[in-house]
Amino acid sequence: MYYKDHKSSTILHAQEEANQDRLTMDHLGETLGSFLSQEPLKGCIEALAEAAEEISLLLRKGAGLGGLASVNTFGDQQLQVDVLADQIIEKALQRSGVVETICSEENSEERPCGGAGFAVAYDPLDGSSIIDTNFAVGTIFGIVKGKSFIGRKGRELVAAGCFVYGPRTELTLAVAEKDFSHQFVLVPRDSDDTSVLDRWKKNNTFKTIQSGKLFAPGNLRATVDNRGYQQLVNYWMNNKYQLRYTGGMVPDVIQLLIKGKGVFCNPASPSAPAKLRLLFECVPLAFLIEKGGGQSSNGTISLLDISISGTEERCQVCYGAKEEVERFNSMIGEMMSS
Ligand code: FDP
Repeated sequence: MYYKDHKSSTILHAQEEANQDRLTMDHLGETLGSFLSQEPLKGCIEALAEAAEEISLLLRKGAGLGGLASVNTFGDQQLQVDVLADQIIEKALQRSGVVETICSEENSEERPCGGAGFAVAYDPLDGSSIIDTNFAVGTIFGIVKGKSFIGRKGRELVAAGCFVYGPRTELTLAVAEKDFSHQFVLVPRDSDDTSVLDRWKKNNTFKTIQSGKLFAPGNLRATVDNRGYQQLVNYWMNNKYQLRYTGGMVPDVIQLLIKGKGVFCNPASPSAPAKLRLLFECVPLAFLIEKGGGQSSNGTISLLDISISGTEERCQVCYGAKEEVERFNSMIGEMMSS
């Protein structure tokens, strides 16, 4: 490199050092292993983290670009990679020995998992329709003590989180016994003996979501026959909100924590009914958002206060700053049925 003078050479040198720091990821904090001090929850999340690392590798190799495998219990077409991700997670949770039952978006009935302690509900790969476009996709999970989610509320979760597979693979995690939501980034293994939990390093703590002009409006087709939603969209546009929506629920919701502002919603209407699953998607993300200082709602109450009556229940949702969720409640309110 050609340096013009001593001053610019010093600047370049400092920049190189800063870049090197970023490359070695020295700025990253504690490991997931030291964050999760208590067994048996540690064992359960370790299994999920191990599975996520495998899914991330599969996606990097181009899995998901192939054909369809089957149709799931909701009638959705499953990509081969959805089925694979589901199996990878199931096997990891079986190995953990601390999981009594599991259910997933791909296989929604609660069934034994060979261990004792927790029930885990998960969406193995959320965002199947955007895998081909190479947008970020994710895995969502919620954990309760015992063996069933039925009759329970999101407030009873002992932990919930989601992995996002984007340019980086990250875990956003909240545990009942700790304040806030926390983000960990997966760093490449530098030797074969690094333990799974040591490969996830903390890079963020989320404490608040403030009002801010950022909106992620899901299911916009509902504006055709949901007047409140039409008016809410007009409000955002008249007030020059910034649109940030990919069609992948995981990155679209987690951005609220990262940016510390904004609103995500997915309301329903008679002609465009609710699509999102209460147990596999909405409740775990509500736990993350509320722990991270935001609010969640189905139009009337917090998603964490809904009693789960079945694993296949769907609902409309809003997440974000208090003021934004209150606006959603007053303009949209109770879910319209089809
Ligand atoms: P996908 O069908 O691609 O898996 O619930 C699944 C979900 O994606 C969410 O990630 C996303 O927010 C929503 O559906 C988008 O739905 P539409 O494509 O129907 O708008």
